[in-house]
Amino acid sequence: MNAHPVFTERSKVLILTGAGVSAESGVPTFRGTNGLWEGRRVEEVASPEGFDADAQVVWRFYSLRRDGAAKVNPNPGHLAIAGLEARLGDRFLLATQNVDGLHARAGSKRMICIHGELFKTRCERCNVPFDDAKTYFDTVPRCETCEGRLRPHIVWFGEMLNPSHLETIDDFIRAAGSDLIFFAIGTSGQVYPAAGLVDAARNWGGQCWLVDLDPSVEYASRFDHVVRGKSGEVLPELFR
Ligand code: BV8
Ligand code: ZN
Repeated sequence: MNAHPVFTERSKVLILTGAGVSAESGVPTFRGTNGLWEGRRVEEVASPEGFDADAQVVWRFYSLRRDGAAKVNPNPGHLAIAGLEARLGDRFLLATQNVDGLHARAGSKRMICIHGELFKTRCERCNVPFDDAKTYFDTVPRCETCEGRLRPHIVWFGEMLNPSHLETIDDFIRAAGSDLIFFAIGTSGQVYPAAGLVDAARNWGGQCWLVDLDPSVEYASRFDHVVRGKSGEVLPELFR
């Protein structure tokens, strides 16, 4: 059996999740499907350049994902993460790269969606996100106020993450110091700056755990512990 993290009453937990946490709910991962969509690289479709080149193609990509995500449910991995938060309270923080909304539906509250949210839309100019589960296969929606193009409230490749999100995470890591236990779960660790969180956690004295079905060798080399397995099966035991 794998090593087990030791949670004390001083422990502070930061969790970074990626697509692997939603895989058992039936949401395809990025690199599992070799990151292609309609023969295009995801980086091309999920980017400002892709949106400028053909906003309809991008809205089709996100509309398909809205349809898909609306049909799936949180899995025991999401529930175990929400359960740990319930026990630790403000000694817990979740940073998710996932946009599918499953963590929130599992009860996670102390959560930062660092790559945006699939079920939110915003006007390119007004920039105020609003809840939106609609799909747009045949039109590019326009803003009622300024006629600007509406876009998914997603952080695309080449776009900055919300600086206040990164600051909140950084403050949590620094304040925790050697009381920090950092878990990266279901992520290939290829996308920055999220992939750099393990380095910050280690620099400030944190203990780093990677939980992944098929850990990336390079990413795994930066962790103290690597637990190989399906998050839905491993987490309920790991966080017991
Ligand atoms: C930025 C929204 C710069 C889209 C996403 C260095 C510094 C800064 C930036 C860069 C840099 N180097 C390169 C860059 C550019 C780029 C980048 O990192 N590119 C990579 C591809 C090389 N970074 C950016 O563009 C970021 N922006 O910093 O811009 C900048 C600087 C100044 C001024 C202006 C700009 C923006 C990154 C955000 C991009 N948006 N998502 C969408 O979702 O539609 S990223 C996208 O990939 C998703 O969010 C996804 O979550 C994320 C990462 O993928 P993973 O979650 O890891 O999923 P993956 O499929 O890869 O892996 C799944 C894992 O699960 C696998 O390991 C598998 O084994 C495991 N698994 C499978 N099943 C299970 C499982 N594990 C457990 N249980 C299972 N059952
Ligand atoms: Zn507008």
